[in-house]
Parts: sequence; C-alpha cells; structure tokens
Amino acid sequence: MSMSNPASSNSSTQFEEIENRLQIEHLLNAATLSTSALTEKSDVIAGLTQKPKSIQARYFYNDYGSQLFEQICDLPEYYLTRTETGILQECAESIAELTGACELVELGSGSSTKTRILLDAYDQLGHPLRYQSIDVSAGILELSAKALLADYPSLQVHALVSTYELALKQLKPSSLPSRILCFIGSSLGNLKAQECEEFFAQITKALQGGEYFLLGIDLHKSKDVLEAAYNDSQGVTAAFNLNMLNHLNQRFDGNFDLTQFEHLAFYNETQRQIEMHLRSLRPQTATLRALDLTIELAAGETILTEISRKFDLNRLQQELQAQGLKPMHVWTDAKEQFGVLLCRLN
Ligand code: AVI
Repeated sequence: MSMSNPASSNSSTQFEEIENRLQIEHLLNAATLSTSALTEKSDVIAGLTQKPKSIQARYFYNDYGSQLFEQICDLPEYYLTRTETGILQECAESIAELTGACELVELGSGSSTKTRILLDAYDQLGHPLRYQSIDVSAGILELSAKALLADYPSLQVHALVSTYELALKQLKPSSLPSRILCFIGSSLGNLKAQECEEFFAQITKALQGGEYFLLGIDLHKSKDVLEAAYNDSQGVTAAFNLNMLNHLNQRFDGNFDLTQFEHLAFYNETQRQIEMHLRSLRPQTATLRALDLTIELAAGETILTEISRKFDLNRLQQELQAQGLKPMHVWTDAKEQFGVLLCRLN
C-alpha cells in the first residue's frame, strides 16, 4: 500500500504550478560565451595598456561585488535607490493606466525588487500579467522569477539569460495588446554618451510603434550630495571599487595587491559625471598571468573603473525624441534628485 504525505504532495503541486508559468531561455550559449570571453580578454588588455588606464565596470559584479552593490543601495548617502523607489510608488498606477494591458520587459532585472511596484499596479487594475526579465546572471533570474511566481498567482514569466544587446535583437511581438520596456535603476548613467545613443537606437529597433519605454535616471545636482553618495562613510563603495581587482585576480590568475590601491570618486562638473578610479599608492607592477599581461603603475596613477552620468531632463528628452521615443510623462521626487520618464515609440 502506498502512503502519500499530504504536505509534500501539496508542495509538489505548487512547484509544478509555478514551473508551468515559467519559461527560462538561455541566449548565452557556448558559441556566444566563447566569443564574449575573447572580447573580454582583449577589452581588459586594451584598458590596462592605454593611458589613462581603465577597467570595464562589469568587473564590479562577481558574487561579492553584487552583494556589496545591494549594500550600497541601502546606504544613507546613496539616495538613488530609495528615491527611485519612492517615485515608482507614486507613479506606478498612472503608468499602468496610461499603457493599459501590456507585457512588462525589464533589462538588467536583477532581483526585480522595484518591478514589484509596477506589477502590483497592473494587477490592481486587473490587467493580465506577463513579465519578461533579462539578465546575464542565470542564478538571480531563476531565483527572482520563482519568488515572483509564488507571490503573483496569475503572472507568467519569461526569463531570458542574455546581454541587453542580444535580448533586444530577438524581442518577439508581445502576446498582449502592448509592451513596456523598463530600464530603471539609473544604469543608463554608466554608458558613455555615444553608447547611450546606440542603446536608444537598439530600443527603437526592438519596439513596435505605440509601445512604451520606461527609464529611471539620476539627475545633475550639487557636488556635495553626489560625492557623498559615492564616498560613503562606511566604506562600502570603496570596498566595491577595490573588489574589482580581486575579481580580475580570480578571473585572470592575477596578483594585484589591494592594500596598495585606494578608492577615488569625484564629480566631474564639466562632463556631469561621477568618476570612480583606483589610485596606486606607490610605484608597482602587477601581472595577469592568464592574459600574459604585466601592468606597471606609477605612484598616484589612476585606473578609471566607472562613470556615472547625471542627466538634465530637458536635454535627455530631446535626445529620446530625436530617436523617435516620444516623452509622454516625467515624474521626479520633491527635491528633483531623480527622474522617471515614460516614452512611447512613434
Ligand atoms: C549600477 N549603477 C547605476 C550604480 C551607479 O550609481 O552608477 C553603480 C555604483 N557605483 C558606485 N555606487 C553605485
């Protein structure tokens, strides 16, 4: 006689039910991964052999770096995450009303925490819920998709393990009447002006006429507020910046000595961007054996690790408009520190 445990059969039905509403697709297959590994290597070599030296910001994000970034988002000085969350809480209902029923697509979805504010708004208006999350980290995508599916019983999730570029190239027409493509969290600021223009062009190509683009951006403001946000008193941002060298050591069999560098972040008012650097405390040599690369650094020499651009709302709206993305609505907080823009493709 077989005995079934009601509790476990209950949880396995729940598991099956969640799996039925989840589709995970990997665009980063062996071929794309090996091409991107080759580009990665040549990018690191190019960055560390040019003057001034630089390392791509993506090397912030190994497991420890991602944990540090989560901590940054909660820091008292780092107003960005809190402020954007507050704005989304205020405007989510209007966004859902303006767009009507639509599929929500998110670039760089990560843990999808802020996305819940939008999903709640669509849910409350009784709109069907379809969410396409896009991130390079398969682990985070799967984990957050399952957490969302457990909390939203009518949600369908299509999780795409991919870079933005690949995902935008293969975006299929939405099964719902419309679509909203979200790029929140001020990640646009980490792109150079030229990259930003190319990115908007990719968005325009990926969307159908009448579909929406939602953008969260950090705004130009006083140097003091900005510099405090990237030089926090607990030293979390410094650890985040220095961890990039650890990441390179792990990836490329390197011997950067973290104690011989310091974190440097300042606001370049002319370029309207925060610049993060690692400054060498003495003359030193480091090697990345897997790249067959020796790096010589003078005392005081800096390596650029990130730019974080701070936008002017009027100018950005003109740039979006020039690409065919018509700004429909802009929301800011009371201090006008951060902006959320809803655009529609002509
Ligand atoms: C991911 N990005 C929007 C952050 C920013 O503010 O530019 C990364 C960051 N760098 C230091 N602190 C946070």
